[in-house]
Amino acid sequence: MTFTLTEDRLVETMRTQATIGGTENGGLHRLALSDEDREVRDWFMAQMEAAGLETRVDEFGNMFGRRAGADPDADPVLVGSHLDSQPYGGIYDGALGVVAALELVRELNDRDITTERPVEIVNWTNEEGSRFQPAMQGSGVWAGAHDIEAEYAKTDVDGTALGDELERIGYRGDVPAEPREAYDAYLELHVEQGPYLEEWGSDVGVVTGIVGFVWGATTFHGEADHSGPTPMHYREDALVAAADVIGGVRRIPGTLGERTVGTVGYMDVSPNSINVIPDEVTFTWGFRDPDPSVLDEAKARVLHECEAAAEREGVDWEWEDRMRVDPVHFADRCVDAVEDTATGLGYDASRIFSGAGHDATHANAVCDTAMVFAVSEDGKSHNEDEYTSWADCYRAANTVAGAALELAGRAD
Ligand code: HGY
Ligand code: MN
Ligand code: MN
Repeated sequence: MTFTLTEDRLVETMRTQATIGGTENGGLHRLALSDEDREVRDWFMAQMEAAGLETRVDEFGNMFGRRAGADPDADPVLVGSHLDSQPYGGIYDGALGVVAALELVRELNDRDITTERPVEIVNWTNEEGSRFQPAMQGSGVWAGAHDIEAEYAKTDVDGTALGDELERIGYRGDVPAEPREAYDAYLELHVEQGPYLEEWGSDVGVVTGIVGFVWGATTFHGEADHSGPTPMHYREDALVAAADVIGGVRRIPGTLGERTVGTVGYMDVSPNSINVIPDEVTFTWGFRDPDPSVLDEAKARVLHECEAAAEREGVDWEWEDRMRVDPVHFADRCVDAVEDTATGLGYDASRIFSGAGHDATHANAVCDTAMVFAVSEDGKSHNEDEYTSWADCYRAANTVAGAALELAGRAD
């Protein structure tokens, strides 16, 4: 008998979580460690407790719920994603993976299924990396990629420290932020956030790996001056220098790999006044590619662009690293479990490499890992118009749930 979830409860749970930090345009404003994040965490904790899970929160706010298996010493299967969102994100990004994990344990309870291995579900802290960098921060601390004290000290644009926010919302837990045991596997369901599954006419994506990232920030220091009487050759305009580099970030990917992407997403201009020559501009740059050497080359090229722009404009500049993760390739054992489950359920499944980052990148350093993608309509994401049909959510959720059950094994 195939194992599938209860569709209307999945939809209802998705609708409920979407009301927490919901925006008037039908998206989500649920920044990491904000009041909205605390509210959705409280909701998730209540759901895990109602499902009879043994819950815990680690020192970085990662939330876990454990459902016992027949063999308490067997390495658990971990399933989850994240509940934080972009400033104006969609209701599926991250949340679908956490809700599918919750529905998995609820369905196991309803059917009174005993798994061989324990099954754990997780909500990772600050996957988005919007308010605090880097992205995938909670899973990164847990996997040992970051020093927790250094991450506690990270600040948002208002200078608020992450550790203080974790404390303020009551989610600086008491267990070490590290794997407390070996894990058999980690599975994550996520919306694709790209156009390919829809283009290919696929029902679900069988994710084989994730691109690498390199993120940084550059600040140009010019000279504030009156925009009227200051002749052009007198100016030290920080924004003109930044504009040159931003054009460079757009051009660099075309000279590198066919999947290389480059983005400037954040910029702060001071004093940001119509009649003052900008004296300080900070902006972020980010490149992604499946090949780590391409990431190195892209970073070298953007720093060269900064140097040249500073020279041309006669301004000073500095930069800082914000994030570097290498590409990852998932274990065949887990990828096959996902693919076998999807095809066993009669779904059209396509293998795909992720262009978005996910907590699975870090989980992959701890145990065998794989992901399931749900179709993103028009490939849209990090946008309130992000949309995945409930039918596509359901197919993808069944796939991750069935694969988790396959890996956890049945004891009854
Ligand atoms: O940036 C990413 O790919 C993810 O949304 N954090
Ligand atoms: Mn996400
Ligand atoms: Mn995201």
